[in-house]
Amino acid sequence: MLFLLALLSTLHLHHHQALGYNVDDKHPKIFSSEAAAGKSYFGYSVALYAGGEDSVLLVGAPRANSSFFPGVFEPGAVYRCSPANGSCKEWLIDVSGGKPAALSSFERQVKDGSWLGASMDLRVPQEDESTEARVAICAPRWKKETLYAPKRSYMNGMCFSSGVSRRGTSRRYFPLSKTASQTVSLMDGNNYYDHGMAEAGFSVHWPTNSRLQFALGAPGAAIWSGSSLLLTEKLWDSATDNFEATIPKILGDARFERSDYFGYAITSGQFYEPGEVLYAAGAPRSSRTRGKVFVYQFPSHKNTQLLVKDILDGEQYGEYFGSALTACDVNSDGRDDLIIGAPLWSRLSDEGRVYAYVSQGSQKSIHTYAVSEDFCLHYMSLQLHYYVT
Ligand SMILES: [Ca+2]
Repeated sequence: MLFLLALLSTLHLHHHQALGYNVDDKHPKIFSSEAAAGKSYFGYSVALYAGGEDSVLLVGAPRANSSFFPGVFEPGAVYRCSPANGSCKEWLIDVSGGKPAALSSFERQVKDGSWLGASMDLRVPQEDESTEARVAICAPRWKKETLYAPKRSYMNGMCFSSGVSRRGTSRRYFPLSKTASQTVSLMDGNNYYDHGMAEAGFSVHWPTNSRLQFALGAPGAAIWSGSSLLLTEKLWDSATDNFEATIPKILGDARFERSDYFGYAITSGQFYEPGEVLYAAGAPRSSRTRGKVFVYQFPSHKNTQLLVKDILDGEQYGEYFGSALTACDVNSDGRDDLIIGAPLWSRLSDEGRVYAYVSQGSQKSIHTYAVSEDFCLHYMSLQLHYYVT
């Protein structure tokens, strides 16, 4: 989303006329927060819920100091902003307390610098559902610290989910914090980080058709090969920490290499068959930094490999192909299409590029647009429309 906003602002600076019917770049409504002033990165992530009187704009400020945890250094914060009057107020999404906050009898949380609000995604219920809109919000730099010797600190990442209108009630997810999976011993006799630096929630995506499941990207997992995982809410269970996680096996999967950063961005779509939801996640440092995007399903059994359906390749070294993703049906043929950002693609100086893969059933055709062309804004405005509705 950040990339999309950056893209739109870039286009605005170059005085291109907007083609979108739902983007008014002449009369922007500007949201700000005094509490999040300075280096809070207010606006790093955003999610708009357009629900009549309940409408709310959620804004992440991952380097903000929190009014709820005055003793914690820059835990990050999420603000609820009123689309009607523009006012913003911090939202208490993490109700587990300030510092020191116990995680268990032998581990504690380190919320300093946890980047709460770095990523978020919102799901609006479909017409036949009576549930409310829900949002997932992540703190990918959240750490757990062991209280026994030798003390260790692991940047596992934590996420929360909540109903959009419920204030102060949320569920917690720390799926990669199990002690046994923090490091792995390999044949060379050395220990490496498996989940220990995973940064789960670096990206997050809640599919439109999935009421109780959402997906995370964890680009630091498996020696920075990266990973993605699927979380299942248990709304019928009152325990805030009870969840299921589908964690695929990445180490040993030859399709992933160290430092690929798979999970840097994540989305989903019904790309080939209506009703068949596939996930797509980027690995922008794969192929010696040309980047790849994997289209896949999560396995149904634990500790098994992802079911990869397709792999899309970047074209230029260092373009960071796959670091921003979204999906929507740009040509209204009933199949979702995949839009891939490559913000460092360069003709002269990192102009960036957007690739639109238009699905033709089992085959895809590719349309590539440089960001300076108007086509791109057209596609982006379609995406924003899709996102809001
Ligand atoms: Ca389509």
